[in-house]
Amino acid sequence: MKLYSVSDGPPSLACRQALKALKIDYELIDVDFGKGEHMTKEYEELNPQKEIPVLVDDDLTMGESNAILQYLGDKYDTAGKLYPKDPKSRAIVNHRLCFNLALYYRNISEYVMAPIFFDYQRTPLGLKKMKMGLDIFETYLKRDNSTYAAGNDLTIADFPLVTATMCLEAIDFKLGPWPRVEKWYNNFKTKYPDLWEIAAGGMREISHFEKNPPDLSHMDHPIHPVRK
Ligand SMILES: N[C@@H](CCC(=O)N[C@@H](CS)C(=O)NCC(=O)O)C(=O)O
Repeated sequence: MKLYSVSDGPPSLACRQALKALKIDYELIDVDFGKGEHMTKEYEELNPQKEIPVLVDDDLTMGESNAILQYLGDKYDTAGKLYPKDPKSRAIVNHRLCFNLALYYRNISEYVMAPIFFDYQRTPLGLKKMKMGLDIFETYLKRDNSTYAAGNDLTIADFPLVTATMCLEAIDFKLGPWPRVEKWYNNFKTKYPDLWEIAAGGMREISHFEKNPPDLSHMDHPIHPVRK
C-alpha cells in the first residue's frame, strides 16, 4: 500500500493517522506541493483532481481523504472500533466526516490555509464562516456530551477534525470561546500522543509558513491566484 501525502496537508495527515492507528504497513510518498509535484501528468493519472492525498492499494487508486479513511476502516478495522459497524454509530461517523469536508475544514482551509499559500486575504466573512463551523462542532459535542467527534470512542472522524483544528493552533487562533472543541482537541493530544505527533509535524510547517509565506511565484496554478 502507498500513500501519496503532503507533509503539511490536513487531509493527508488524517490518512497517516488512520494508517498508524490501524498499524498498517505502507510506503509514504512525499509529494512536494511547493514544487507542484501534484500537477504533473503522472500525478494527474493517479488523481485527476490533482489533489493530495492519494491511496494506492493493488488495483485501487483514489484520492479524497474521507473515502480513504472509510476504506482503511472497512478493510483493516475488522473489530469495528475506529469505524463502527452498527448502522447508527457508523452514520454519526460518516456525518462528522461529511461535516468536516463540506463545512468545518472547508472554512478553515479558506480562511487559514489559502491566504498562506496563495494571493487571498483573510476577510471578516471568512472569519465568520470559520467561527460558524466551530459553533456547530461545539453544538455536536455538547448535544451528545461526547468525548470524541462521533461519540465516546475514538473513530476515523476524529482524525480529519483534529488535523483541521490543528491549522487554527498553527496561526495561534485560540479555541477559548469553544470549550468543548478545545477539550476534545486537548484530550486527543493527551490520549494519542503518537497520532498527535503526525499532526504536530504539519502544524510546525504551517506555523512557519504563516510567518514566512512560501514563494510559489513559479507555479502556474489553474485556479488559485499566485502571489508575485
Ligand atoms: N477533498 C480532498 C481535498 C484534498 C486537498 O485539498 N489537498 C490539498 C493539499 S492539503 C491539495 O492537494 N491542493 C491542491 C492545490 O491546491 O493545488 C481530500 O479530502 O482529500
